[in-house]
Amino acid sequence: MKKNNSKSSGGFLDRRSFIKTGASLLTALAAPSVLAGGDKGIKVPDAMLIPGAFDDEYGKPSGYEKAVKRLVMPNGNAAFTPLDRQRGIITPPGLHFGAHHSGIPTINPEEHELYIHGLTEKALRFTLEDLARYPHEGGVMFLECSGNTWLQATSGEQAPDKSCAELYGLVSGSEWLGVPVRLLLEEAGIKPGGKWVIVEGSDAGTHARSIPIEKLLDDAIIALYQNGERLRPAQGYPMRLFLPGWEGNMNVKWVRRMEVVEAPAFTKDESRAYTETLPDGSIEQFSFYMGVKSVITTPSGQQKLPAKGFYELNGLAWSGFGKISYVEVSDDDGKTWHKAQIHGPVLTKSLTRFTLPWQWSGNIARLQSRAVDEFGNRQPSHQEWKSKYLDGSYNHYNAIQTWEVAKDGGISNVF
Ligand SMILES: Nc1nc2c(c(=O)[nH]1)N[C@H]1C(S)=C(S)[C@@H](COP(=O)(O)O)O[C@H]1N2
Ligand SMILES: [Mo]
Repeated sequence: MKKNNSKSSGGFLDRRSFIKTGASLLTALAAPSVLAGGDKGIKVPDAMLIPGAFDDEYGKPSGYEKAVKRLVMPNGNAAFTPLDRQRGIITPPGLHFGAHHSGIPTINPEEHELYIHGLTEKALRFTLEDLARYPHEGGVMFLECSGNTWLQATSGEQAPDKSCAELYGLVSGSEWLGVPVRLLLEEAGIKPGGKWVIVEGSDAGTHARSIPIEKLLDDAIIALYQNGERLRPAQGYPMRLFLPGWEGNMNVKWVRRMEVVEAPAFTKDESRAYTETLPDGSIEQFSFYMGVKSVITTPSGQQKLPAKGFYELNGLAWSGFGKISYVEVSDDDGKTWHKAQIHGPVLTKSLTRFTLPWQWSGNIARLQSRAVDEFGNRQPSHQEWKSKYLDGSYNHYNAIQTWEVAKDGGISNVF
């Protein structure tokens, strides 16, 4: 094997040298084995001897991929995306995270109606068929529960021994498309004084939030499509409010009513839930934006590196404010940082994929990533984040994650 002179400090390989030496690194350290009988060792698989199966009307993943699944909480209220098995920035609909306060309602789209009323010139009613005729907007964007990573936020000195999926899996990425709310509000005509809109879902718990009218006139959509197909029931079929970059719970699913009002309604979902407690005990309300955040998804918690040598670190970064500018990675507990490679497209308010070639020496390594968005927003350290809120506060955790690689290759979550 060619001697690798280009090894940068901390075990990172610069990208150009990786391309040059990559092939030899892989052969020396990764999977391929040399065929015993040379060309004669090439096998003919059974699958080539008889015709294969018929196709399905709706396709399914390979039966050999059963381990790729969501982690569903025992009460059914939440399901976590297996981020540590995902590549790219799109989550398959069946693996999208779920958060449901009162279960998933079964809605017949022919009976479902969306009302716009309150401080409007006209009260309007829309069916799915009506909405389907409007122009659609949207794009590839993330959706994140504000409670994502709450286990990190609420832990004491000891970091919880959990996987990346269990800690970070309440975020997913999809192409969301639907009707701009702006068009519907303009059609209804907003009366003077109409500043907020109470948006209500048609599930049993009457999930409702007050949304400032500026956001609804900006990039909000009534989403009808997710990754090219109609929404899944768990994601709000037949229609949901989608607010790019804003906290998950405001993206009201199974939306049925939008009432234009003068002031926020202080619904239970914005007074009791989804507020943060500050160190002096006062309550911070209306934290709409999801802050800049990132995590190394492989290798990550509860995985094991089989041997020392070459690995590609792989991770996700996102910001509710806009685009990711750059991501830096460290393997020495934050002493030195190295720019990761960003894999396009870099989209606004979207998951963004980053990678960095890395050589594991076999010693203890502490892997971290920190993202910066186009407005210069940065991630705090765990301690910095904790000091901003009173103990027990758990929403909007976005601190730098640390995975520790032990000498036996085992990876765990540490603070
Ligand atoms: N009607 C309704 N909308 C809802 C909820 C709900 O329980 N009912 N859960 C909210 C929460 S807490 C989150 S994080 C997101 C989750 O969306 P998803 O299940 O499509 O991932 O939906 C939000 N919208
Ligand atoms: Mo949520």
